[in-house]
Amino acid sequence: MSDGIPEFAIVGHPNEGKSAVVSTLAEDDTVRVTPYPGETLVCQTFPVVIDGKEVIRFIDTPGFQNPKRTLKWIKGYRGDPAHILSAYLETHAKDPDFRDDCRLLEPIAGGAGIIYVVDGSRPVRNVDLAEMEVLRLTGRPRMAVINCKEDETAYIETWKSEFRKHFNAIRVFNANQATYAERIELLENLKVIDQDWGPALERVISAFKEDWQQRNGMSAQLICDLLETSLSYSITRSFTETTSEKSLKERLQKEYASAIEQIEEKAHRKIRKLFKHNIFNYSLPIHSVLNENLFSRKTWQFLGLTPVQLIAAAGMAGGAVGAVLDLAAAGLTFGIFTSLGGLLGAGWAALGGGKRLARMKVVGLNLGGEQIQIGPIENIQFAYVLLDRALIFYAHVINWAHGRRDYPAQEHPDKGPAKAGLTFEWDDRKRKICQAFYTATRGRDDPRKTSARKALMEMLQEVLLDISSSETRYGVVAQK
Ligand SMILES: Nc1nc2c(ncn2[C@@H]2O[C@H](COP(=O)(O)OP(=O)(O)O)[C@@H](O)[C@H]2O)c(=O)[nH]1
Ligand SMILES: [Mg+2]
Repeated sequence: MSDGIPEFAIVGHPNEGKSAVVSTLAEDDTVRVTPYPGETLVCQTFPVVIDGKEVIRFIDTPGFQNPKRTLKWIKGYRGDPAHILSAYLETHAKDPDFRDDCRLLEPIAGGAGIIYVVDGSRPVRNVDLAEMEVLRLTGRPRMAVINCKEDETAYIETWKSEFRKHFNAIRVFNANQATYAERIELLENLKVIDQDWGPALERVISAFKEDWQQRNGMSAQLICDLLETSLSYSITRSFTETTSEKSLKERLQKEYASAIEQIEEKAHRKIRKLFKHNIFNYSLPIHSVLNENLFSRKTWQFLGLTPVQLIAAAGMAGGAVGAVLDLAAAGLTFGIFTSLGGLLGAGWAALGGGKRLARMKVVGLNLGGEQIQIGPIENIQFAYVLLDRALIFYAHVINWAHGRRDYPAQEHPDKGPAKAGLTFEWDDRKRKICQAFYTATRGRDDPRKTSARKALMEMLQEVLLDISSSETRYGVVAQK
């Protein structure tokens, strides 16, 4: 910690997940994580930068090469204990047998704290004991991290009892599954490894939390924008007497659906970027409802048409009861773009004079023929589906560890039961805020729009913070 910035070297045996731990802790997906041991030859520093300032650094190291002989040398050392590491480095600088051990111990000699990573799903071996003893003899503040690469838990207790002899703190931390809350917990734990480090690490934790709040604030803005744009979206097209009504209807419906899908996708992409997922384009969990299109039948059955929600929406939306029920009926009979068909199909009928879900109307005459407008969608359920999908996406992105390089074929059973959307559980207060926003967005009263948006923003920030500290998985479609 030479310049007041806490610095930790991530050390251990090759291929135990050191780089994955660095990647997850530093939220950096450029860290090289590979299935082949021995690929990291030099140390690489990954700083965490918040508001343009470095707050903590994690140093990825190659892993021990010759721990038993290193231990033997260190045990035989009779000089000043304060110089033990510099003496070791001097003696072995040119010896290829100790190349990685030197690289690994250099940052520690320079003042870095130690995070020792082991794969806790395998048994403890003698060589591990040698590594732990070397680290203990450095006298530096040190934490052991158990990163289980497999689900095997039989060896964890043995690991812990060995760790108690050698380390100031122990933490189970899975580099592939760690959530935001677990990253903060790990930092809280680091605080106790040495009194002198406490205040600096306290500042790091505050900076992490403030930064998180800021990202939540920006996410809430993006979600409000998404709702505002989608709820007021309409397209206008000219048509002449020669255009067949059926083909025009189908074309416009498709165009409308894909435009809104793109608006949604863009908003999701921006949220993803806020959480620093830049490189790897992982697929969503295989059972996530987000794998479905916004207007697919499954999406609306899953997020839009639960009986509870129908009743709740009916209660809140007053006159919209009929609309919601129409959607239910239409949603089950239409084929492609089921739900859009449900939302707009009836509106198309408005051309013939009916007036129900959405406006699809003749808005003017020009030389070539008439103009027709499709949208906006007139159903508050649409707002809830957009909200649910954005929140499910957010929950997925924030809990998607940066160290992860693939998805396991199976969902992990230890994370508790999964929930569909979030909004159907919302209380009256939250629903009223949504209702007010929905109504304001469609009106022309600007001060009302501003205050409705402010209320939704604040409410969303609350919801996002709740999701950040929760273990619940959302949006997982039940397996058949
Ligand atoms: N399943 C699973 N695999 C992991 C985990 N951590 C690391 N790995 C995998 O183990 C291999 C070695 O990881 P890496 O971080 O490069 O190890 P290092 O040599 O200690 O830096 C890579 O293929 C990782 O994807 C984990 O928590 N779970
Ligand atoms: Mg590595």
